[in-house]
Amino acid sequence: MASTGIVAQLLRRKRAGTMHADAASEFGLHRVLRASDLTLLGIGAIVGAGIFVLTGVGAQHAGPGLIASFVLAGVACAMAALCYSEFATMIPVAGSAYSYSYATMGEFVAWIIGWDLVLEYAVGAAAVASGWSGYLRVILEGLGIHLPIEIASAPCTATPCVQGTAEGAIINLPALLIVCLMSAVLYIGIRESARLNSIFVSVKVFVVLAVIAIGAFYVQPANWTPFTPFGWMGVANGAALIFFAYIGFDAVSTVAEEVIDPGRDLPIGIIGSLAVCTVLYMGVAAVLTGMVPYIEIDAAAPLASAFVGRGLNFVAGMISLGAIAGLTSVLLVLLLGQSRIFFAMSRDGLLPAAFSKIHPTFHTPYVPTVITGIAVALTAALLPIHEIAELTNIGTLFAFVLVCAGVMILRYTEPDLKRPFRTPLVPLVPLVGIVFCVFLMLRLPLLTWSRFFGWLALGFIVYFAYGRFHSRVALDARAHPPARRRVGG
Ligand code: ALA
Repeated sequence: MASTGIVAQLLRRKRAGTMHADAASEFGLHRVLRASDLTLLGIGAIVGAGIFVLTGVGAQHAGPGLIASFVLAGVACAMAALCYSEFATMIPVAGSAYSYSYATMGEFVAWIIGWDLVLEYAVGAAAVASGWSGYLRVILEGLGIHLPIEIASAPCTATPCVQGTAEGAIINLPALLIVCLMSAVLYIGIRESARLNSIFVSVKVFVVLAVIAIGAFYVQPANWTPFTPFGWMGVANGAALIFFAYIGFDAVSTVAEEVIDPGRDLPIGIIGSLAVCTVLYMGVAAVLTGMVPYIEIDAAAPLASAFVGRGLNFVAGMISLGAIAGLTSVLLVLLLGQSRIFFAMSRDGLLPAAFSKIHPTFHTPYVPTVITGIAVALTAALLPIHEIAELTNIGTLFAFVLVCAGVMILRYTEPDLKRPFRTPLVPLVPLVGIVFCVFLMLRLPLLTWSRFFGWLALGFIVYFAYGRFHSRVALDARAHPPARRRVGG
C-alpha cells in the first residue's frame, strides 16, 4: 500500500489551473515586462562566451562548415523554442521547464528537472563569471594595470592547474564582485534589471555587427573551400560544442510570471531572440572562417586574433569590450532565471518556504536572489569551475528534451487547455527537437555524463529527504477539502 502511495505521489501532477491561480495570488510576481524587454533579455542571455570564445574551437572541429554547425544547433534550439513558447503561454508562471514538467510528467520528474536546471543557470553563471574575470584581466593588462594573481584567480586544486585557476591564487575577486553586483541589481527590481540588460545588449550587438561589417571586407572566399574538411561528422561535433552559444533563449520563459501580455509577448521574446542570434552567429562564422584559414583560427580569442592579424588592433579592442558586455548580461539573466526557478519550486513546497518570499518594496523574490548570488559568487571565486562547465550543455539539453516531450504529452492528456501559442506540426516538431537534442547529448564526453548522473543522484536524495514530505500538491491532496499551505509568510 505504502509503495503505491509513494508512486502516486511521484507521479502527481500540478494542474495548469492551479498554477494560474498561484501566479494571480498574493504569492505571484508583478507583471511589468513587454515583448521588447523579453527579446532583449533573450539576446542578453544568449550572446556571450559562446560566440566570442567557442567559435575558435568549433572551427577547429568543423572547418568552414562551422556555419552549418550553427545552423544545426540553431534548428535544434528552434524546435525547443517553439515548444517552450507553447508551454510558456499556456502556463505563464515562474519556473519554466520545471513547472511544465509538473503539469505533464508529475512531481518527481519536475523536481529532477528543477534540480537539473541548476546546471544550466547557476553552474553556467559561475563559469561565465570566471570567464568575465579572465577578460577583465586581459583588458586591464592592455591598459598597463596588473591585477595580482592572488586575488584574480581561483586557487589551484590540481597539478597542473586547470583553466580558470592559478598557482598561488587565493580568490577570484573580480568574479565574486561581478556576481554580487548583478545580484544586487536583481534584488532591486526586474524593471531595473531589464533596463541594465538592454544597455549591455546594445553594446554587444553593436560589436557583433561591427565584426561582421568590417570583417566582410577581409574575407577571402578561397578560405571556404573545402567547406567540410572533417566531413559532416565534424560539422555535428562542432554543433555539439557551440550549442553553448545558443543557451539562454529559454531564460525568457522563467520570467513568464512578470510579463504583461504573456500570450502575445512570450513567443516574440523566445523565438525573436533566438532568430536574431542565429543570424548574427551565422554572419560571424562566415566572416571568421572567410578571414582566416580554419587551421590558423585561434582557439582562445578567435575574433580578436583574426583582426589583430590584419593590423586592426582597434577592432580587437572593441571585441574585448563587446565580450565583457556580453558576459555581463549573460550572467545577469542566468542569475535571474535561477532565482525564478527556486521561487517556483519553493511555492510548490519542494524547497523551504523562505525561497518564495517576495520583497515588500521591490516585489522581487529576494531570498533566492541572495542565496543564488552567494552560492554562484563563492563557486566562481574559489573552485575550478571550468572543469564542470560542460555540465551546462547536458543539463540544458536534458531540459529541452523534457519540454519537447511535455508538449506532446499535454496535447494528449489535456487537449482542451487554452493554448495562446500552438507549436506547429505536433508531433513532428517536438520529435525532431528531441532527436536533435539527444544527438547533441550523445556527443558529449563520458565524464560529463557521469558527473551529470552524480548530480541527479544528489537530487534524488534531497527530494526524498525534504521535498516529498513538504510538497504542497501532496499536502493539498491529503487534506479534504484542499487546504492551501501559506508560503512566504
Ligand atoms: N549563450 C551564453 C554564452 O554564450 C550562455 O555565453
